[in-house]
Amino acid sequence: MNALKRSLWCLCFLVGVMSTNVSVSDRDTEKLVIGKQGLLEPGVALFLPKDVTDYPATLALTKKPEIKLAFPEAWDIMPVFERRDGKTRVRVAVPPDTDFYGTGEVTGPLRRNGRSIKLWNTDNFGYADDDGRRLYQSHPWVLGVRKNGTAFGVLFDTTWRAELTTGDAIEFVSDGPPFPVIVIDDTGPQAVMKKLAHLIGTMPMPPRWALGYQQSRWSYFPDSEALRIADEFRKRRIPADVLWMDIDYMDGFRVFTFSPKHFPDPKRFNADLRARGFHNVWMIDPGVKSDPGYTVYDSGTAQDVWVKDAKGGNYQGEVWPGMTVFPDFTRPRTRQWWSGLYRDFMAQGIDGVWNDMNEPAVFNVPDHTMPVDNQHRGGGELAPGPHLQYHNVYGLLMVQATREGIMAANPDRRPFVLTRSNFLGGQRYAATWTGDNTSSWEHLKLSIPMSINLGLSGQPFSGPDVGGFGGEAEADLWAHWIAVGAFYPFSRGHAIKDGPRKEPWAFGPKVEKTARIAIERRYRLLPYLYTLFHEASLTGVPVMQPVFFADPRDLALRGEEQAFLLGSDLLIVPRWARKPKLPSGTWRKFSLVDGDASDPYQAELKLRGGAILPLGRIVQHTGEESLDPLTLLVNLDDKGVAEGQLYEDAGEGYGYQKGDYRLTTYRAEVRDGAAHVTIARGEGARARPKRDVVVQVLTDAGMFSAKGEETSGIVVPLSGAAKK
Ligand code: NBV
Repeated sequence: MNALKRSLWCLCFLVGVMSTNVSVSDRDTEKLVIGKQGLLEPGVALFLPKDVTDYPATLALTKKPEIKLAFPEAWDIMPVFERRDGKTRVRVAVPPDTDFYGTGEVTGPLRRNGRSIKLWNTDNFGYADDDGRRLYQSHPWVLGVRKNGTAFGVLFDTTWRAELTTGDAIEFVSDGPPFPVIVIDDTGPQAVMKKLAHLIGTMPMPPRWALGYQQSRWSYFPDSEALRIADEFRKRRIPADVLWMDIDYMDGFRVFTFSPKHFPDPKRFNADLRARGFHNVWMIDPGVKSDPGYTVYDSGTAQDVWVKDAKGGNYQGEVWPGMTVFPDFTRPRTRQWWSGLYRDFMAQGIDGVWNDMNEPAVFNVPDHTMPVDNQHRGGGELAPGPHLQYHNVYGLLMVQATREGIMAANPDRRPFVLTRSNFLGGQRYAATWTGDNTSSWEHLKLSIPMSINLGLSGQPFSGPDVGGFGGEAEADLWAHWIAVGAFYPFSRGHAIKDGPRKEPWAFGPKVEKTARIAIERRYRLLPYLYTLFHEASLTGVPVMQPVFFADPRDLALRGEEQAFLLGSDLLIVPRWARKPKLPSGTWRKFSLVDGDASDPYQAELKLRGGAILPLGRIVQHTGEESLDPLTLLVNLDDKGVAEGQLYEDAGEGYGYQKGDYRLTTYRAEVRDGAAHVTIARGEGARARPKRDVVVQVLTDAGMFSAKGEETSGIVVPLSGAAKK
């Protein structure tokens, strides 16, 4: 649809919203036949309802897709479009016994069958509004897994407010005009996720430090208090990589400023953190204080960047600094202006940016956000439209501009952005966390299906506030949470202002020891995790996966949401899991760190038969060398063979895109009563250092190990005394 038609749509829509008389035609149902259908690639079908002759502007997809192949005769997942009551409805009939997943960040079980959710990004403290059926992000996407293990996915490419129901059929009801639907059909869920990535892109490789453990609180201030926290980690030998600066660092909550009292010299402070081996991340909200004389407000006003109200004035809403104006990120000029603000900010030695409140959240108004008839002016591909159309992508467009700003400021470094609000495809710009959860068993358990389903919606880099944001965490709960929390793709402890402390040492020495062991386990696993991130950045296959990924045909696994997989080789079974359904095969339990086997809280870790897991040494942060020696943990399959990969690069910068990386495939084979471990394949131009490798082979009799130089191959005799 061209820009003119779209504007007309918006106009008709607004007239509909504002008038109380619903027209007769609106009450009737109008069937919308499919005007165009065809394949974008084998297994990916596009459906355009009549009147949508061209693919409209898209924010979920990396580019407008083009039909390349004729529509096949045998295609069973078909959308049916209609207009009723001013809404566009799509019904997609599915085969019986289909299990649903994806649908983004909402509460509820992993298996999304029989759910109804709202796509309306909401600042939802404690997931209380609507029982968490709408949270901070929207993903108009459903993954379906058939009984036989084959899978399909349905993408509804619209940003307007909508509701999604998964019953006998998938039903999607949008408050906006007709939109394209894309259906993917393939041999299994992993293959569908890869095809989704062809459409919506992948997460770019983050800096390696972002995979370390991170510590936050609302807020660490003044600067001396933040440094004290960093020192505590080092003194107590609890590994950590990042310290977070929440909203109180600012001068009167004015974004891009620093409190002269609490952070008088941010550059110096960041250098002090760096000297302790810590990276830093600082919060930036979208609301700009309405405050003539404040440079950000003045420059934004001069460039006319603010969202307009229905009458055309600058919309003002109350947030932390009092009355604020909101950048209209649909405008290319606004995004450019916003990006530019990061130049001086990043020059303070800032490593990462945390965009919060970008649903956008507004205080003391219905629905905690701006009115739906506020006006966005668009530009470039985007047509002007009401807030109802652009609300769900406010966060996505904001983090797009944030990321670009950071990259322009630090062209040689990989950006790190964390966002609360986002939309399908937003993994291209930012990692995410699941907002304001509470310190409760319910939210600990919920965090696992939430992060898994985010991964199954294209966002591999997520995690909850470890330990819970709101409320008081009992020591026992917090210990269970960190024991699992060390394995989320994004692992950060955080806590609400004025609440009890939730740092790892806040619960006494026993729990502190549990936290140390859990986090040390994460650091030993970092070479594997980094390899998984690399894979996710190339293919879109999530880092944190549901257990059924191990065998999509095993129906018993489809609902498992306590245990989860990291990649295809590592199974994490929380200590609190009751009767988890685990995949068949020779998954072997192993210990990673002294004391983990006897600790009452640690999750059970299991390695797939046929896998080799690359492990590092325990380090206090990712800046320390951990791969000499490299450990390869081997679990042979029943043929006596195993394989595993290790991806390495500089951990920072873009050299890896020009070949400065090393992807090594190790292979183990049993011959003459010994496991022979060699490099089966190597890829990339990064030179291989001379280093030792410790190979540990897990067997029924216990663990056998041997050490040798990496390139010479290592032979591990599988006889004699095994370590139990
Ligand atoms: O900036 C303060 C908090 C932050 O700590 C939290 O992580 C965000 O989700 N922020 C919300 C605003 C206030 C929440 C009550």
